[in-house]
Amino acid sequence: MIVAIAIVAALLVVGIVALVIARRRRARSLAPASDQPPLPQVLVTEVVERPTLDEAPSLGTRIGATRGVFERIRSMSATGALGVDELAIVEEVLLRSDVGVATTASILDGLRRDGAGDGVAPTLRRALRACLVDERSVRDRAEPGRVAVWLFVGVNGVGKTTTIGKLAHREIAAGRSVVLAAGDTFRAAAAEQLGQWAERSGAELVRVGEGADPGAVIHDAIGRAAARGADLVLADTAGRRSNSTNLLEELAKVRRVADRGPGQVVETFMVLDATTGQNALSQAREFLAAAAVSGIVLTKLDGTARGGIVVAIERELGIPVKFVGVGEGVADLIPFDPDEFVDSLIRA
Ligand SMILES: Nc1nc2c(ncn2[C@@H]2O[C@H](COP(=O)(O)OP(=O)(O)OP(=O)(O)O)[C@@H](O)[C@H]2O)c(=O)[nH]1
Ligand SMILES: [Mg+2]
Repeated sequence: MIVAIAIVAALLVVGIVALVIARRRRARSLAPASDQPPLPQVLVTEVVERPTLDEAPSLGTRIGATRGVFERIRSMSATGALGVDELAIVEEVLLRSDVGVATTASILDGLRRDGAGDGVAPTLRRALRACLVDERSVRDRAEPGRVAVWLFVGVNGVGKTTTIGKLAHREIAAGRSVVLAAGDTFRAAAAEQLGQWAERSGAELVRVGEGADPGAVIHDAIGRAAARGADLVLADTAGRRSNSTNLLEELAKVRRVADRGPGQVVETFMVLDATTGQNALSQAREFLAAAAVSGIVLTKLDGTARGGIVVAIERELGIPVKFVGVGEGVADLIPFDPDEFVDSLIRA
């Protein structure tokens, strides 16, 4: 009996000792090695905001206000010959979206004459598409040995500098090297604003002091681009009021300077603000004579129900809208696609 108790006691002691040893071993393996530096007390010292993704927006998601105006067209079920009431709805929608009186009258004439065979929406889609030009390629190469220049013209506040920033970002992302010319020399802030875009996009900026000759800045920028073998110069210009003949003369001079020597102006973009509707069209007419415009950038299409102005511009001026601005962010510029545009307005 005593022997049995002694054996049980001995086994118990051995078991307890084994347990203690095992625990100690485990504790040792979890403890940090003594030669490792102590962990810092604060692991996260600064919360960095996650950068927003530069995803290209789709046109349809950004022109909601103009699409809203076309809601009544999308819900019309009439086919064949149209009555007075239906024609009146179409007329109102076209005028409200700022397609303009002349273009609206011409589309209504067609509807009266031919009816809406397969429905109002598809017929109107074809009529609007027919007003838009077919050729809108963007020229980005100069002849061998010269530097391609894109010149940006337009009145105050339409979005020239912002558009240049967005395009610089876009071109650099496509692997091209870009020099920005701060040709708006009337305000020091203009060059600073362009400088911020240059930093953001990784473009080089050429600027001089306030009041300098804009032609000289653009000339310097072209010289710099030629020396570096850069692909493209984007030239900003001042946007004082368009009724100042001085501005138009100055733009013509800037263009001559930019288009000689190593520089070749391959695109002159007139920047227009879509929120000004038909006013944009009259501005455009004033600029056309002086600046040999080759393409239009229509900005702020995101903030207006007057997106129909695209149709008026192309039908009445015959100049293609090559890009549209749909926001203030760096990615908010879309190459204009006429089929995508009419679909976003009319497709259910
Ligand atoms: N919502 C929206 N705002 C835009 C767009 N493009 C430009 N803007 C805004 O319009 C304002 C004027 O833009 P700027 O680029 O300074 O215009 P600008 O033509 O260079 O003006 P000036 O230098 O005064 O001649 C800024 O607040 C821009 O952020 C756009 O597509 N959508
Ligand atoms: Mg500007």
